[in-house]
Amino acid sequence: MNADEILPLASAVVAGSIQAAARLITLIENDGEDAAAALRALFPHTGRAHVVGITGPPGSGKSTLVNAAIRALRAQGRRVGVIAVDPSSPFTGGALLGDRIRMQDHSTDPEVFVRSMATRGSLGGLAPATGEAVAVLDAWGASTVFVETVGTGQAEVDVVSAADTVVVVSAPGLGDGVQTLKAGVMEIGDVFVVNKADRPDADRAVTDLKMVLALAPEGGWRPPVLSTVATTGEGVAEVLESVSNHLRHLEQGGGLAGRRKARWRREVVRAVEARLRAQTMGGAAVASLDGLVELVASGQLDPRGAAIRLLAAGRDAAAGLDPAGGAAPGGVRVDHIGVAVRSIAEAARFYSEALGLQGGPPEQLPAQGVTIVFFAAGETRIELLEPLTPEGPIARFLERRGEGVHHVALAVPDVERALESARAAGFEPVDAVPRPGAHGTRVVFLHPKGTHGVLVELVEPAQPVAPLPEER
Ligand SMILES: Nc1nc2c(ncn2[C@@H]2O[C@H](COP(=O)(O)OP(=O)(O)O)[C@@H](O)[C@H]2O)c(=O)[nH]1
Ligand SMILES: [Mg+2]
Repeated sequence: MNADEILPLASAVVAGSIQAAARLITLIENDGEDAAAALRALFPHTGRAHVVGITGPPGSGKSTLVNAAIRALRAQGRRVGVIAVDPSSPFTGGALLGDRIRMQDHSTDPEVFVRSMATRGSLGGLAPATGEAVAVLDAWGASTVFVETVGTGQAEVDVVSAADTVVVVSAPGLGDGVQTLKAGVMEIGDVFVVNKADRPDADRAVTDLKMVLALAPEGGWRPPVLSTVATTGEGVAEVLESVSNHLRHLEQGGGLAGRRKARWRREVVRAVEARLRAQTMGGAAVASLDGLVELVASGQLDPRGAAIRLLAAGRDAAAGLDPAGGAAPGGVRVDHIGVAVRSIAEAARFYSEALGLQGGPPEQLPAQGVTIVFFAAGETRIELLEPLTPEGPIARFLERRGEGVHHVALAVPDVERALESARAAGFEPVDAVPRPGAHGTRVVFLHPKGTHGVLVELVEPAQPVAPLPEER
């Protein structure tokens, strides 16, 4: 799928097309990168849905309760989304089918969207794409999005940060009943539901729950304990009312923003992890990993050192291969732009104060007669060069030309080969052989006379795989 198809898909979701929402969520599940543009376009249209997490032991009736809640909300003309996250192992086959059957009352209703997502081994937590799927349903116009997940360890923690309101569903006759809920779940529930109130012992379960909850500190929101018969819909209206009350409580007390920030924090961290993983352990990066593992296994490198090199290699590969950044043959990319200035302290003000860029520590290079400072600027950097001595090349440059762009540094995978091919094409280098640059790099300068007035620095990044001499 290309960008021409993805953006119209995002528009269709915002316009309320359930088919478009379904397609986009499938894209998100299959490949996060492909759907990134659509999500970006959707994002300004999110933030209106009430995200309600439904958790509790398997079989307590979560799906049945959601089904009944959908019915009640539909009667009010609301649009509803459901993401059912199933931590099923490949051994059991899971309850996905069951969830779908219990919610299929609404399968032909274009105002109800139900999707089951597998956790794919994310340790029983929410499926990696859950937050993004919720965002799609939010933009689609769902007034409520339910996220159903089985209450098992990580999933509970995840559902709290994924939802505005958490409903914990239990039922009598499920092993220890309330006891099973005690570990961890008591703290996360905003509304407690004892379902299967048609069963004996339901009243005792309610009393037990209330007793345990009474131990919670006073003040703030007091989680209510409600009973339901999800199969008949009895008590479901009260659950929805409590859920709405909780949202109002959050809105009035200012807690909603905090909960949502926690959600976005989790999403950002997840996106970073996914990206780092893809950069350092996917595709071509596997070869680097294999090479580093060899070095660690033979005692030439420690695991942390290997990780640092893998991250550096991943960053370089991403910069060279990222199509949005302009893929160049052989992985050539702009490493930095060097700017000659009279005073770093003075010039740095523009980059830090006006542009908000982060500067590194100043570094003196006596051999070249300069002091330098790097400012990270997206995929590349700005290097400020101030004369350290009156005879250095930067001092001479300032005398002749004044302040201004001094050189453009291009990262190349192999500086010797780059030097060779530049020579073969008739471009004379300033240096006959590569010389050491900052941070273990090797560099060669090409004369601006040959390169149309630009002093070009070719820089080979520090080798990520071969061991450094001191590590041998
Ligand atoms: N007797 C009774 N059975 C219920 C009730 N709610 C759900 N069930 C049944 O309990 C079983 C598990 O329900 P389900 O919604 O799949 O539970 P989940 O695993 O928590 O999603 C199903 O057979 C439901 O029909 C209820 O209120 N009373
Ligand atoms: Mg279920």
